[in-house]
Amino acid sequence: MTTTARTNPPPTIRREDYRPPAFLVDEVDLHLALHPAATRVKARLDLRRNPAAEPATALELDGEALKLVSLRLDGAALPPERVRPRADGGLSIDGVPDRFVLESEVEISPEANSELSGLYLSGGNYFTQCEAEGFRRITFFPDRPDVMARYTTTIEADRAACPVLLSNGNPDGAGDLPDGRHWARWVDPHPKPSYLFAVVAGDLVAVRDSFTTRSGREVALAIWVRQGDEDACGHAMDSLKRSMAWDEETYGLEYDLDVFNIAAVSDFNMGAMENKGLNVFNTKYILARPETATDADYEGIETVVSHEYFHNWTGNRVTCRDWFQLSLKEGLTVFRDQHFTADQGSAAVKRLADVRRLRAAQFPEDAGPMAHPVRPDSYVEINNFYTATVYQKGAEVVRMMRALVGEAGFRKGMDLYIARHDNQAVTIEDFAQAMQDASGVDLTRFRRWYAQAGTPELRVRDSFDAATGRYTLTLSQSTPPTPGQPEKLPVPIPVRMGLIGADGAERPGAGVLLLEEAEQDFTFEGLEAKPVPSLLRGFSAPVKLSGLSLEQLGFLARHDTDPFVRWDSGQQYAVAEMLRLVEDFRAQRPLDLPEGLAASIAALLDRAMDDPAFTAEALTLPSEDFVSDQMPVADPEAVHAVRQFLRAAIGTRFAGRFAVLHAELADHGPYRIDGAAMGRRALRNACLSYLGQAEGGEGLRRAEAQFNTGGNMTDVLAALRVLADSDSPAREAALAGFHGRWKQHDLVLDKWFAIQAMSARADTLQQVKALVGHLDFDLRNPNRVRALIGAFAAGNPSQFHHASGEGYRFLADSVIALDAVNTQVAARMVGPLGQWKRQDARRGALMRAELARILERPGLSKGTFEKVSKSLA
Ligand code: 0A1
Ligand code: ZN
Repeated sequence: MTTTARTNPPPTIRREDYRPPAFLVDEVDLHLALHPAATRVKARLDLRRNPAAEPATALELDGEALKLVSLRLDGAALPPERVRPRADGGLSIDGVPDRFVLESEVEISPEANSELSGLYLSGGNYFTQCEAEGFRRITFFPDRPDVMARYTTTIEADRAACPVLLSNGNPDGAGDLPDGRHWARWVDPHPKPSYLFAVVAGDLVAVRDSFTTRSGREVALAIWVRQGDEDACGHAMDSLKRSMAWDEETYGLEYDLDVFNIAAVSDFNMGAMENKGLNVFNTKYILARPETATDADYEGIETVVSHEYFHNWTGNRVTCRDWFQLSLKEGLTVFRDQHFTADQGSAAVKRLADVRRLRAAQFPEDAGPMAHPVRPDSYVEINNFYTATVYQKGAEVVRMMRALVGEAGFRKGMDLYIARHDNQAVTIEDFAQAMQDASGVDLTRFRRWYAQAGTPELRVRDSFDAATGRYTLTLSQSTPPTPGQPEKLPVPIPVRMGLIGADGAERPGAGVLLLEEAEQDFTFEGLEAKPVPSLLRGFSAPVKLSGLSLEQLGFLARHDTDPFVRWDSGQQYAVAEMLRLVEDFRAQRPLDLPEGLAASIAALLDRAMDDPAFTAEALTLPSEDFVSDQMPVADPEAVHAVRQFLRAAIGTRFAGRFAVLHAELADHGPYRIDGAAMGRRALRNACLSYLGQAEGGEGLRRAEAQFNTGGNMTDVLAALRVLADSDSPAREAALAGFHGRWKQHDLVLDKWFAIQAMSARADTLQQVKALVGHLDFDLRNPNRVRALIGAFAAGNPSQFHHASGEGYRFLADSVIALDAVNTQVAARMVGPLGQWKRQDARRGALMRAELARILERPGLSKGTFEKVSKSLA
């Protein structure tokens, strides 16, 4: 008999079912006696009935993978008949008074915790991860963000194994114990939800610094890492101090504890976590040295360090009422970290990169089976909703709100939001209301952005009346249906725009148009000739724009004053040409380099040094996925062939100019990570990438030389990427050399895996399968899994979608294996298989068959079940 899939689907949690908690917790006194296999956790909770809730008979406590040792209410052991174990691992306790003290003791096993949620071990050290629902894996508790309590935490451990004992808040004593053990106590004066609780214990060393707040308080800063990594924390520390200063200057928000600790861990499900006073970071977002980290890594560190720091106010002091409000903290905090980075220097290039990311990750999500509003209506597993929609689209919604209420109104709105809701757990509605009350701008209709899924399509038509000099722009919008939302309403779309004359100069009329209805006309008087409209400047709304001609796009790419529109028009122009070539490829017609595209490359190269970072972005062809997304049915093979053809043709046509730039832009002097130096390296390596595809082999020779002599990881990796795509004998030597040199450095080894997983070579899947068996591969390390399996499935469309279906089978096998180790990481890997509707019927059927095979697995986690079953629907 074959075992069958889940018979009872896991329950769906609905936003409309929200009820305030029946009991509140004022104080939590925790005691953790750490031991790898059997940690004892004692919790003393001061509970009282919530006057704002409906009366309840039982106290509900969440719990998961906990072994109950003892339970006492007001000092007396609870009789077993009053304690009912719940099917999900929690407890219901009957007949409790209005106010009482509950003391529990449980045993947990950090070393058995491969889920990396709750308390776990990594490299012999202890870390916790409690968002979203990990605290219930540490102790019995009403584990929901609207229960905010003050925590005192005492940690006890072996002194030799764990010299460092950290938790939230400020330190409050430490001492020795018998048998080589010791203890430390931490008190967090700020009430917080359980998801912000953290403990870190182990053999770590601190890199220290300090920050004086503008009111003159000194904050002790420390980044805790493994011995040997102290020299790799400078950029993280610098980013932290700049973030602290920026939040004071921009929002008047000061840090509110005496210490700010960051601990770095190499086994982590996400990027980092904003636990109060004790952020825990994936090492990827802390450690950087020029020889081990790329410019992109340095940028990632600044982004994530600032993001977690900014959560101290947007997330921690003001938190979420329930998990449907996740974007309240995430959308707002992503907006804040984007704004911070833009303020550090290259605002325009930062915006392009953010939009590229939004289109690569969020637009497909919004058009796929997991599409959900920024504020979802339901979920099965909340961990599946840490999505590009909640984070990136959520940030776009906040950005639009700022466009509507103005910069000053936004600042007033933030002040009011924080004054009104400090130490509260609130909703997205509360945020919008504060913005509306402070600015006086009615945001009623704007709230649709939070409720409606799907990417609006914005279409433009224009006409010019030469007799009156009147120019009319007709803008219209519609949003395609998404699962559970067949009908859509118009949303207010702020369209920042300008008008460009035939001479390339700006005409009067620039401003922000607000499209609120399905269709509206906007007129401009006094023009002597028909202008070209420059729309969505700075990407003023997360929509798909269409309706401009190829000619207009080419014109804007050259002449617009807005760098975003210049870049985007160039990309749209390239997409149009690539789609034409896809048709040629399918009809087996010979492919030619379109002269219009060649002319725009030539124009870019003429002004290459005006802004090298921008040039590098503009020279990069739209990704294969982005092009496929513009087709009614994707054709990964044809799109890949066309993009490769164009890279080779452009590389060959402009080989001389690429070679000159590549040589001129070589780094001289010490390695610097400012915007200018990064921009030069980006352009240099964009040139190398084209040369690598050009006829004649010159690019490969340059790549080999750069690989062997490059003084920083950005240049070395760019060269290795070129070699890894090639059949050159230098390929094997470079990959082996790289592995030999860096095998002790996890983060660098991740790059070695990812480069091979993303190679354009036809044998990539075979290589990836072999790498799964490599001694350095480890299914329990999320970074490694993302580097190999994630990079292959999400970063190599032509090989993943190989006509044989072997790529799909490999991903399904990987998801099944992962689900037994780490369900959060497993569920997150399912995504690419869910895009089957975009593929042709044959590929679609193969993908569905693999999804169905996963679903049949007995004991599938609820998170993976949710992703797979929704993908099949
Ligand atoms: N709040 C974090 C993201 C995060 C979410 C869940 C985690 O574990 C399952 C870890 C981190 C952030 O926005 O950075
Ligand atoms: Zn966040």
